[in-house]
Amino acid sequence: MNVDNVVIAALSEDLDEVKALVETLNLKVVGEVLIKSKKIDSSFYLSKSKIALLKKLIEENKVSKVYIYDELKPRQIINLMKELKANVYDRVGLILEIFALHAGSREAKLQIEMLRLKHELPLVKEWVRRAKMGELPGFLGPGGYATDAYYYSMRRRYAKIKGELLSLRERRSLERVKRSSHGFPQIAISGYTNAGKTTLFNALTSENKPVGMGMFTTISPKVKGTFINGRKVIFVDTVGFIRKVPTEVIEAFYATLEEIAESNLTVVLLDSTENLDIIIDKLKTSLEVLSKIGYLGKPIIVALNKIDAVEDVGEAEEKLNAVKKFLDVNYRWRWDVITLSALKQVNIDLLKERIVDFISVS
Ligand SMILES: Nc1nc2c(ncn2[C@@H]2O[C@H](COP(=O)(O)OP(=O)(O)OP(=O)(O)O)[C@@H](O)[C@H]2O)c(=O)[nH]1
Ligand SMILES: [Mg+2]
Repeated sequence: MNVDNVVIAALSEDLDEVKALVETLNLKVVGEVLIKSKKIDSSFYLSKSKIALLKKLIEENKVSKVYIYDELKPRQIINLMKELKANVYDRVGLILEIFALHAGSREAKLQIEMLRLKHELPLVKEWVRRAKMGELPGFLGPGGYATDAYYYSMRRRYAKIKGELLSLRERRSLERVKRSSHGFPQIAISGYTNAGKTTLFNALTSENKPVGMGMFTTISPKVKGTFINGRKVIFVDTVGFIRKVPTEVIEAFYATLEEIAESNLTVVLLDSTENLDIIIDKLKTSLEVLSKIGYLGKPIIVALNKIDAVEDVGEAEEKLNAVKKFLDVNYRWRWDVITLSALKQVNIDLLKERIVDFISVS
């Protein structure tokens, strides 16, 4: 298979994440440029020396795409594309590409298109403005002309999709009301992307939904009713969380995330094979996203997944205790922590017991 060469630029703390995301797209990272947060240039985002470095990497490796893992202004993206003569994507642009790869349902496709339009509208607006001043050719993408007409057609499409998504959201909400009027508690499986949410969902509901090595395998929510210890419950598997998730992504996926917000209980999955500081960081992100989408005052069960792959018993214990300590200080409502393996089906019965405990009192 033909693999494209790409260059990434990121803060050192984001480097592993951006690499994993880019690899999900089956691209080859041939160069890395480290960004320092204090040295952001208002016109180009990157400093002159970093741009020179990028140019060198681009020329030497026949690179056509550059991923800059931050939120850039339209002006900065356009200036960089002009300067580097390569396609430049920022964080939202990268996440969008991955989402587009995995979008199955009509709702997911519409959500992604809306997000893309929202992301590109200011870019096109800026391009049109500069083309009018004679700074840039009136050209955008292969064969397309960035004119006012193009801009307005994008705006119309945006409004149309927004309307369609609203009615899909209403339908979803009606379905949810129907479910809850039957009195079945809804349990969301949430957490960082790639934590093993779908694997757990499949284990709990005897489903066979796709799981993957890459990030964001699941885009649209899956809902399924099942019996645990004689009680009927509804499980929901959703899109994964990510650090510094841009608000526009959350907004576009609101209908999806609403399934979590409306649940009676959330299982927050973590990958126990990762370093402790990353585990805590991801737990922090997960709690932030939960509160952002309005999951408040309700219980969580934090599950350290993939425990089969942690050989050292002491290490597992240490991680479990650190998570407890963190929740003790940072989660104001009812919580519990367990270790499990969704893949090897370790402690699944324990999780079921805890779930029944939690929903019995709520
Ligand atoms: N060793 C081990 N691997 C696991 C376990 N659970 C999941 N995995 C692996 O982790 C990877 C991601 O699993 P998924 O279930 O797709 O994760 P997800 O959280 O649904 O990911 P997204 O939908 O992409 O957000 C897959 O390769 C799984 O086989 C586990 O308990 N142990
Ligand atoms: Mg999944």
